[in-house]
Amino acid sequence: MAQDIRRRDFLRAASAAIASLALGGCAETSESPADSPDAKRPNIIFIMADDMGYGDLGCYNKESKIPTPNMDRLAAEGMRFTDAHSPSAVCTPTRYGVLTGRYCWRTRLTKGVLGGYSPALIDTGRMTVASLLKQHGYATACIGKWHLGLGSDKKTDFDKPLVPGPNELGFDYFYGISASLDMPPYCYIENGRAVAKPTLTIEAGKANEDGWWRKGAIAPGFRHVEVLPKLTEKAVEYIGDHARKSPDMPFFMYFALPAPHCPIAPADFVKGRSKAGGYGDYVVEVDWTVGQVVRALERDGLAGDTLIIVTSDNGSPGRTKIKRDPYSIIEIYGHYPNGDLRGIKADIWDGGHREPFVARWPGKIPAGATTDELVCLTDLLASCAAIVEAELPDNAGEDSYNILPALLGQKLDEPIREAVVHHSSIGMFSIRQGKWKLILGRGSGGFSSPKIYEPKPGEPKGQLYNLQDDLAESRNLWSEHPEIVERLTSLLEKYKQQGHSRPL
Ligand SMILES: [Ca+2]
Repeated sequence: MAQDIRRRDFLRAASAAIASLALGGCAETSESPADSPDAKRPNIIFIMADDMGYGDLGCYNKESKIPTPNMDRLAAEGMRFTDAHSPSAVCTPTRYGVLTGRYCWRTRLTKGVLGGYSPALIDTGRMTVASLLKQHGYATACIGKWHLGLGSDKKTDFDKPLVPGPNELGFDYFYGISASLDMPPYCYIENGRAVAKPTLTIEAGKANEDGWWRKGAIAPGFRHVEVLPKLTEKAVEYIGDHARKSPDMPFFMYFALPAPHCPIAPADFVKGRSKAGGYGDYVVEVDWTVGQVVRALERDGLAGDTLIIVTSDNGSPGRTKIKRDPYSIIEIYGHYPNGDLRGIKADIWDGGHREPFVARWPGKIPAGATTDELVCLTDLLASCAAIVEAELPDNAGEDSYNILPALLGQKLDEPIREAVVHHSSIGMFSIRQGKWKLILGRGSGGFSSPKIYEPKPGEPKGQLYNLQDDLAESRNLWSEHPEIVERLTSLLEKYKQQGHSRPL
């Protein structure tokens, strides 16, 4: 029997490999799209803002100084998660986790982020959400900020083909930028080539004028302020082209916005629309982008067949356009970008990694629903696998859980996840299980001061919070609950040692 199954899997894999070779991809799962010709599979759009906070959206924060009608509408027509987390409090590791379903601290990047000239971080043999869905008959597109490295040289040469990149990781189409919008080189990339080579140099941007960026190489005609509208146009165009050319084929779009990360560079048409300065206006532009995508779906009759998720890669740093200091947005505008959470981007506290997460899928996800299910952005892979009824192999999505039951509003007897591991910019770990959150270190682990410090003799070595009673992480219960400290420390250690956290 077992042999029969293995033989059948082999035959399926072989036929999938042939189909995939014809499409120019690589075979990674054991089922070909032809296996389920009847299943109507949704388009999947994953929109991830850059540094947008939990408290920026009106549907998460009644006191927000920023109007976000388009994201609020998705929440009203779909589901809002209140306890969703990025796997890291900074950009690159979260992106790694989203696309591979694996915590990035298991790779060579155990702290910080990549630069604009870094080599590719994701191994081309590793399954990604894109390669999985492509294998199952999806068209796949990556639009926006990549920030996962390009090529294999120590320093990427933008005169050469930028390979490996998104196209070698399952994306049929890529249009975007190398890394954060404040990191050179400043140029657009389309399918492994710079659209225009970054042959010029630009001085560092000024925070109170066009927004701050690093000095470096730039392509002729590249303007930071035009990037979000340009990427939005590409996303809208992709949806239209796809609807026209391949109406019977579902698509997956990973749309990674460069905003509201610095340079805080809102377009003229959103200026003054928020009560939170340039930062708030840039979030308004993010909301406009979401609205453009939703309208494109409606225009092309695809809205009913599309699962759309909007989230962010880490918390807001709380900087304003006129002052780069963290928390200055609160000081100047009284706007709390991370709501009532403690900390900001990069920190191990929830302000660093608890994210807005709204999902709409008409007729599937109940409208106007809210869930407090504990989920992680690494869960996209296993959830997409569930949508296409594929089993993940053991060497993929090691930290990915299927959250589809929560999305579909099913009553659950137990939490989907045993726990979630959090990670800060300097590599401080935390583990969350139920109401308990254990942090292995003192300090923020990120941008807030103090980052890290050695406790005095007799003081707790780490932090333990009961988030149910103390969302603001203000009362350290480490010394009062040694048994919980021990249990969660062991669980984290187990996850590290065994190389996965989801059950295999
Ligand atoms: Ca970010």
